[in-house]
Amino acid sequence: MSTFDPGFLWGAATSSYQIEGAVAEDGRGPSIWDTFAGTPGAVRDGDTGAVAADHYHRFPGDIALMAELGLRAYRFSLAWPRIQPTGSGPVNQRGLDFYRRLTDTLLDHGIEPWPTLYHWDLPQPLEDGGGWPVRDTAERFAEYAALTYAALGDRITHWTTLNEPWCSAFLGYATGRHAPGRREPAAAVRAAHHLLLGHGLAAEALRGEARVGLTLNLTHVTPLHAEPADLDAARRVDGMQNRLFLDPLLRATYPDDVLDDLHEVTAFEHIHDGDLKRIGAPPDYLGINYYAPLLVAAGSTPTRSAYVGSPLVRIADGGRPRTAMGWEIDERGLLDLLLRLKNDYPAIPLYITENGAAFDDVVQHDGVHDTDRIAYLDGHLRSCAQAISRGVPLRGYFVWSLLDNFEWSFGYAPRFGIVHVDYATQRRTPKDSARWYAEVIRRGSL
Ligand code: IFM
Repeated sequence: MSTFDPGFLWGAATSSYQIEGAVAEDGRGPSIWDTFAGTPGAVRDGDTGAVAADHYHRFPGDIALMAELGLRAYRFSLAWPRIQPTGSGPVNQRGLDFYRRLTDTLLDHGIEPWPTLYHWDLPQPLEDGGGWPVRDTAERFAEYAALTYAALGDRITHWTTLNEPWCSAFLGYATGRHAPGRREPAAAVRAAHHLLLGHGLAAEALRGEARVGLTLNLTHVTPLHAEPADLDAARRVDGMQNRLFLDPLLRATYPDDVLDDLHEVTAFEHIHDGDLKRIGAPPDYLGINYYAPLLVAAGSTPTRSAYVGSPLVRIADGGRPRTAMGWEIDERGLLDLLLRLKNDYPAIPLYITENGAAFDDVVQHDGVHDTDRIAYLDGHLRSCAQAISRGVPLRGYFVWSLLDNFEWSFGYAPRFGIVHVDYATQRRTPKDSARWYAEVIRRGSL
């Protein structure tokens, strides 16, 4: 039996643009995702986050449901354009008030608020000024963090600065699959650095009582064959996906091999003296989003991908069952990743801030019997328990996601929620996985 400590933090996660809706209410300014989703062809079926799961209006009911499920913590994100509609200048009080009400309602229900300051909804005016590829955006981010902390710091302890900067940088500025939809590899590398710098500057602004961390989407990378070309391809993908972020944050340095891989792309003039010291001030915790491992091989024809500087890598087929996103299911990858973090990096508290799966749920007269999602969660939680028994300082787990929601360029088709959302009526129906998760939390074991 896998048993967790009584203090293990059990939660669920969401993000602002994916669930809130109300994009033009109470003074919220436009974000890059409003613009991108409004661009023909950018998002499947032309879906947008304009209404989403209408959480902006329905949060009291959603929090009551969280309490019913026994969640101890709720990870959500703060929409920067609600708080600072243009990304700089004075705060929008009505935007802050929304998060104050949300936070107070969570606290009233005994649920710990775990906000993330940036889950991809950059105020559009900042993108118009150059976006994350320009240094000023990092400074604006720190200013927004300070303003938000001044307003909500009395009721929130754990502050996550960024969610998945890899996606913001490389899907946003290299492949163009995410907002703002640019395809400029050099800009993507600059964006990655400025996101990290933004984290460092924001962390300085938040110190005091706050515990400050950030969330990376990490994965376990293995080569298809133990031969030089595949080994090199795997090194490159691991470098871009994992070490390009972990090393500056936890060792205050960029990995030399990754800098070499990227030399064709940029001369790194954007890295200033002192940046790495600020980025590498140890965070209080690290959030890990894990979904699937990557099996990597050398490619034969150059491809444009998120792995900037490495056109000859390809993701191979591991032959495992897949989720509705086409992602291979392998809980062993999570265990390997956690053990690798323990071996390669200084020990800091770790939290799984996202883990979950989209499946083609079927709504039946008596509910949603998502046994595939339960199996996925059960397997990954067993990996968490094993990692803890092997000395990994893993302190909590947040399922992705509480609610079905807007899955970025895939629109509303993939459903990640443990709670089903009927988008026509906004009715919430806990799936079997929600009941199962509630029972795991209640027992503290699988
Ligand atoms: O929905 C996303 C989330 O916004 C960030 N992490 C991955 C999830 C599933 O793709």
